Amino acid sequence: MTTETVARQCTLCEAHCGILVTVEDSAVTRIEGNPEDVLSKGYICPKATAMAGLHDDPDRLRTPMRRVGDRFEAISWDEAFREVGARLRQVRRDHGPHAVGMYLGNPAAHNSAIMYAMALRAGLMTRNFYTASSIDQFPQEFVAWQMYGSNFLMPIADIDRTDRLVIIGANPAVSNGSVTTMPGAKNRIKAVRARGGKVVVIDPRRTETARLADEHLAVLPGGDPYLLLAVLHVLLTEDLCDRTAVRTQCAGSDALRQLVSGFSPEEAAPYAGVDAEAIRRLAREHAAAKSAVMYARIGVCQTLTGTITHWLVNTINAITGNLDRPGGQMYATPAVDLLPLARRMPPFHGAWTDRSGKYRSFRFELPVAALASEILNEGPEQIRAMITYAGNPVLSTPQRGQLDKALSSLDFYVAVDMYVTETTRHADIILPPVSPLEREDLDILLTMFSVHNNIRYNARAIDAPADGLEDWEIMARLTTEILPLPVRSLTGRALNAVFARFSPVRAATLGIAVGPHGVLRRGRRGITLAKVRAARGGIDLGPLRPRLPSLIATADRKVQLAPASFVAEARRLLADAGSARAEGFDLRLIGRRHLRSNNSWLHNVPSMVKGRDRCTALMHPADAAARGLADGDQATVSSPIGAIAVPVEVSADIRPGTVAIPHGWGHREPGVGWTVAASLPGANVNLLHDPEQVDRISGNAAVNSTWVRIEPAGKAAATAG
Ligand SMILES: Nc1nc2c(c(=O)[nH]1)N[C@H]1C(S)=C(S)[C@@H](COP(=O)(O)OP(=O)(O)OC[C@H]3O[C@@H](n4cnc5c(=O)[nH]c(N)nc54)[C@H](O)[C@@H]3O)O[C@H]1N2
Ligand SMILES: Nc1nc2c(c(=O)[nH]1)N[C@H]1C(S)=C(S)[C@@H](COP(=O)(O)OP(=O)(O)OC[C@H]3O[C@@H](n4cnc5c(=O)[nH]c(N)nc54)[C@H](O)[C@@H]3O)O[C@H]1N2
Ligand code: SF4
Ligand SMILES: [Mo]
Repeated sequence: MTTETVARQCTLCEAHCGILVTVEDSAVTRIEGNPEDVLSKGYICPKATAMAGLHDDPDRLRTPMRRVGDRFEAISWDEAFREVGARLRQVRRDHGPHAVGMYLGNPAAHNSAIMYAMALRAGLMTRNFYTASSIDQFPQEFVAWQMYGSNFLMPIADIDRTDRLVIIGANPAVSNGSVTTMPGAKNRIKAVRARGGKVVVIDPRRTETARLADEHLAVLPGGDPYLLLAVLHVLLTEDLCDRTAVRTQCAGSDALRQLVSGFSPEEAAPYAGVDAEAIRRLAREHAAAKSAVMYARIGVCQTLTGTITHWLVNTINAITGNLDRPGGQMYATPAVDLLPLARRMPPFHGAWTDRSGKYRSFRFELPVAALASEILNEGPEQIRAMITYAGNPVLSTPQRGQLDKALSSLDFYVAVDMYVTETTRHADIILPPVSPLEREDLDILLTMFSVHNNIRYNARAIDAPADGLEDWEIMARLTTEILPLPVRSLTGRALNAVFARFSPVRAATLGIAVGPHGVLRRGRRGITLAKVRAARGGIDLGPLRPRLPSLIATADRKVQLAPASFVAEARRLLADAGSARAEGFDLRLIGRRHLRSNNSWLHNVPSMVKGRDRCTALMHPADAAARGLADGDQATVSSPIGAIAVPVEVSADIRPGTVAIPHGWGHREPGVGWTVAASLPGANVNLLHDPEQVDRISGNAAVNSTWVRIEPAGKAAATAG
């Protein structure tokens, strides 16, 4: 028997914790935290072991599949690529480039194949490109672009050195951080307090993170911009700003002062759902702390005011002198430093829109909320073929329940995924990559957002089957297939040969060499691929370091505190405070994540789904009692556009008037290949969210502000009947 222990990372979520994978005779027998890992220091969450569960899952696809009627049959890679190429080229010939749409899901960002997916995107030249970013971090990228000059320049929280951590709309104790990669977030948060600092959590629910905090403010869903405008009011009227930082780093403080001068904490309190004294204290303590950082994430991204809320967060950090200083908001200095390239990126908002004109493009894509209608609505530039890669938009995005119908109406659909999911079950061809444990990688994307500078190698734990392909190889091959190449047999082969020599690890090696820690800058002390490979826990590249002003990509190299469109939107909000409630709906629906679940997947790994029902409507006891509901009762949750049935979970941890339901559930559709998941209860919460409800500036889906009504299931049925 051969036993080997391989050091790599868990790539299931952004945290990328270091793991040690023990393999005995090609079988994974153990996965544990790697104490030598320079970022995660031995931490793993319960999901890490699911890497083995996924690998062994009999439902995981291991060969390309072709639809025949309502089932799939295995085919060879050559056959699959030939057919995909011919069908996609046909659609492009007949209907033009915009007729082919593409959707990229979340795991695409946890794998360097993203570079090749972007090559495919470029080759497609379509306007119909969509990603999970438009139900995720669009607002943060938009703010980074407007304030610092590039969407890449999203600052991260220097959580390991801060004296004061204010968390808004994020639950890192469960999620382990996002756009601030912080594996073992719980320990890092506890450490803030252990070193004498203070932690505040602003969240409608008393979350797992709020339990670790000194103070929890149960804000009204969507109340954050009011709260933050009033914090700014206090900072500016009580002269609590860091004058040097404002003068040397920033532009626009006068416009900001004008905007908030009349908006006191007393005025904000009813709209924020937080009392005026708490708002004042937030401002004063942020200004007084030696270092302080406000960190906001998807709880506020996914609202109608996602962009301006993130703008206010970054502004508060900047004017209190907490941008680019240890313990504040900072930038990484990764081994492959893509951040300075930011200056060369063109502005890119509204270059095109969807056909209705409602959704404007951002980056190189359209908001995903437009996807189903761009497939279903007939006319020129209608999507007739789709490529999905590592995404499950049927469950993960609001589409009025129309995406199923849309995907099944396509002329052709190819999915790159290792499962037959709610989404990929509609595909004509599914191309499955090898399992994550079978691929090699050197992640460079997430190192731009890590709380500590590092570079780590992701070794293959298990040899891939001889005919297995990694995602990047599939993406590269699809890119050659869609191009209208002259003499395809020759040029296609030549292009494939070029791609084959340019693996993600090779590309990263080149990036490291020219990067700030590489041999070209640092000579023999510089890091190389060989050194990274040899270090079992990766290489520690030190704490975050100051990078301003050179990194700032705005014309005057100053942080823009008051972009005109943001100020205008804030004025509109102040004039029309408190959003209108839909008639007949009296509760606000927000989301919730669980430590053993990951968006819509991992529900097929038995150890991840054992125990109590996960997909429940979490309600306050008073709200439940008022509706005649008790813990465990089946309830119907309705919104203006849909209804689902889920059990109620009663808890005083949630703010009255608010209900929390996790997304990514509801696997019982016919044909779904997840046999374990398909046996579980749960419903698709995105059937309740209206795709028209988007952040007014970035177009990000606003799934945290939906008005709903909840009734006992029987009663709702009786009313409907
Ligand atoms: N209501 C509501 N909706 C939400 C959210 C919310 O909070 N509330 N959160 C949103 C957020 S933040 C996100 S990021 C999205 C996620 O939305 P999506 O990315 O669309 O969905 P996932 O559930 O992550 O599905 C990932 C798919 O990729 C496949 N996969 C996993 N690993 C790999 C791989 O290595 N290669 C390939 N080719 N495929 C792989 C899985 O089998 C699965 O089918 O959901 C969003 N939707
Ligand atoms: N275990 C686990 N970890 C994950 C994932 C997972 O599905 N499971 N998904 C991964 C992905 S793709 C992402 S993007 C990250 C997301 O990471 P986080 O941003 O930490 O995501 P959530 O845990 O959904 O936390 C959002 C919080 O916002 C709160 N909230 C909702 N509405 C409002 C509001 O109006 N105002 C305020 N202030 N708060 C509000 C919710 O109650 C919730 O606690 O997590 C990643 N990590
Ligand atoms: S937090 Fe859990 S799922 Fe995410 S990378 Fe770490 S071990 Fe994997
Ligand atoms: Mo996400």
